[in-house]
Order: sequence, then C-alpha cells, then structure tokens
Amino acid sequence: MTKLLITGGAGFIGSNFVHFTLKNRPEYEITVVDKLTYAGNMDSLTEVMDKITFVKGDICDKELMDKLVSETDVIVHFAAESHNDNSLRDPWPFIYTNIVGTYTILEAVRKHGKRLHHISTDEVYGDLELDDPNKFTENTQYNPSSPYSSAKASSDMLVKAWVRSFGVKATLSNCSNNYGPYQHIEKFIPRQITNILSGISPKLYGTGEQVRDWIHVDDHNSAVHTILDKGKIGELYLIGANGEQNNKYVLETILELMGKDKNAYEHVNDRPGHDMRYAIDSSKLRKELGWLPKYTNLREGLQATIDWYTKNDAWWKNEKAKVEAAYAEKGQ
Ligand code: NAD
Ligand code: TDX
Repeated sequence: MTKLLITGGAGFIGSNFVHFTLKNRPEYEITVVDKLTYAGNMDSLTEVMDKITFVKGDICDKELMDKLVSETDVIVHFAAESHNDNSLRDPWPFIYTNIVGTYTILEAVRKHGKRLHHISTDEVYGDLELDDPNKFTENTQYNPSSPYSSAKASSDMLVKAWVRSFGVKATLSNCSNNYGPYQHIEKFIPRQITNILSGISPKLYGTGEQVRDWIHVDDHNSAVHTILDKGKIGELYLIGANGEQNNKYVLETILELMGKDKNAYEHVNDRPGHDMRYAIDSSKLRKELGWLPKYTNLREGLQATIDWYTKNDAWWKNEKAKVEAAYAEKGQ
C-alpha cells in the first residue's frame, strides 16, 4: 500500500479525487487534511468515511503538517482559496492559504524527503485575446491578473524554487476550468444550475464573451494520477481537454438542457480585471505521458452535472441564500 495525503480533500476537486482514487486505484491508503472552510463540505465524503482517514486541520499549521507528511509517502496538494470573486472582496485568505500553506507543506516535504504533487491553475498565465491563435504552454510566461491567480502563481514559484534549491521531489500541474459534481455553488456552472432550480434568474457577467477551457473533474484527476505514475520530478504539466466555450454559450446550453428559454438570464456587473480567455495546449502531457481525456462532450457533461445538482439539492440548498446575498452586494 502507498500512503497518500490529500490536502483540501473536502473541496470540489479534492473530494472527486478521493472518490476517483478509491474507485480506480485501490493500492492507495488515503488520509485527507482539510480545514473545512466555507468551501469544504464533509457531505462530499460521507459515503467513503469508513475507507479514509479524515483530519480537520490547517495546512499552515507547521506541527500538524510535519506530522502528517512524516506519516505519508505521497502528498497531493489541492487545498487553496479558489474563487476569484472572493479574492477581490478580501485577498488575505488567499495570501495565507495559497502561499503560506504551500510553503508550510514544502518545508515538511523537504524535511521528510517525500514526493509532492502541487495542483495549480492555468490562470497563472493571465489571459489570451479572443482571436489569439496561441494557447498556453508550459513555456508561457506567468502573468496573473487577480489576487487568487497571483497567489497561486506565487505558490508555483515556491515549489519550483524548492525543487531547484533543495532537491524536493515535486511535480506541478496547471489545469483549466473544471466542472462536475460537488462544485461549490459560488462557481459559474453550479451557480446557474442552482439558480434555475431555485427560480432565480441566471447571472452572466458583462457581455459573456469570455472564454473558459472546460474540463470534466474526472479528466483532471486522471491526469494527476498519470503524473504521479509517470511524471518527471521537477516538471510542470498543463492539463486541458480542448473545451473552449464562451460563458454565454455555456449558460444558454444549461438553460436549453433544463427546458428553459435560452434568453432567460440577466446581464450583471462584470468582474473587475476579468480575464478574457484561457486555452490550454496539453501536448506535453499527452505526448510524454500518454494521457487522454475521456469526457470531451461538454453538452453531455453539463447534462450529467444538471442531473447531479437536481438529485442532490440537500448538498447545496442551505448555502444558496448566503451565496446569492454576497453576490447581490456587488450587483452580481
Ligand atoms: P475548493 O474551494 O472547492 O476546495 C478547496 C478546499 O481546500 C476546501 O475543502 C477547503 O476547506 C480547503 N482549504 C482551504 N484552506 C485551507 C487551509 N488553510 N488548510 C486546509 N484546507 C483548506 O477548490 P477546488 O475548486 O476544488 O480547487 C482545488 C485546487 O485546484 C486549488 O488548488 C485550485 O487552485 C486548483 N484548480 C481549480 C480549478 C477549478 O476549476 N476549480 C482549476 C484548476 C486548478
Ligand atoms: O455568476 C457568474 N457569472 C459569470 O458570468 C459567475 C460566478 C461567473 N461568471 C463568469 C466569470 C468567468 O468568466 O464565468 C466564468 C467562470 O467563472 P468561475 O466559475 O468563477 O471560474 P474562473 O474565475 O474562471 O476560475 C475557475 O477556473 C480556474 C476556478 O474558480 C479557479 O479555481 C481555477 O483556478
């Protein structure tokens, strides 16, 4: 058995990673550490609590991380403050968790000589023009726009420095926008689905021409396992599934799939500094490590996600009023 420590395993991608690993990779013995911020939800792990060890704790807690890292073989580091809009309301938790938290993990990994995989985002590269023929590659210069993406960029830099200066055995991956079950309803796709289910009109920022490169969360997580299996220490891999669509198209598709008029939404205040377009070239991961995505039909993926939020309203209902009230304060 290989001992696997998953940080942020009660969040969206982390909890899906726990489920994916239990289903596909039984050789791993899983411990999750999660602070259970507003974004962490134990209900995402209820079904598997008898199969994992769960520790409620902060990745910035030096003693705790030292102990947990010393007891494991591999660490996959998902824990972060992850929402751009929140980082514009209050950047501090992003500096604390994303930068100080990653530093704390790196110091424990350095001391105990363990293997680390650091999860990051394509947002570290800033954005592309709509008509730019290029996509992000591993050689694109970092140019983050928001407090969230700059804190993630900082965490990547720390990992790279600890690899080079201290010989830490780490890999990094930077993925595009994920969707799927257990995603917090503050994020674009689940916000719109749960708005429609709650009789609230969906909300499109600005013109909705911004493009995101959507990937199903299970494809992100299969790529992370590929990197754990075959990735080269010190290397960074971009993860993407050629899922570029603009926000207006995604919202209209959700409305259509839910049997509504495709124009039944509101334009609301745009996000300050709103990145125009993300697009990933994942050739390195595909060619060097042989990874391929499975869920490349966005319409089908959206339908499955709509079905999940419809069936699992108990998972999100209690949060809905609070999330919408925070958006309403910003005219969003
Ligand atoms: P999320 O907000 O749903 O989950 C984050 C989890 O981390 C929560 O369970 C939260 O309780 C936990 N956490 C926060 N601060 C903590 C702390 N100090 N100590 C311990 N736990 C803490 O986020 P997500 O969307 O699942 O993103 C996970 C990772 O993937 C992040 O690193 C994010 O930057 C990255 N990422 C996300 C996307 C996306 O589309 N969501 C895309 C690319 C990369
Ligand atoms: O109500 C909304 N209306 C809207 O038009 C919301 C919440 C968002 N949007 C727009 C903003 C973005 O262009 O939709 C797009 C997606 O927004 P988010 O879901 O907030 O995602 P984004 O800001 O693109 O960042 C996501 O992908 C990269 C994740 O939240 C990050 O953690 C990840 O790093």
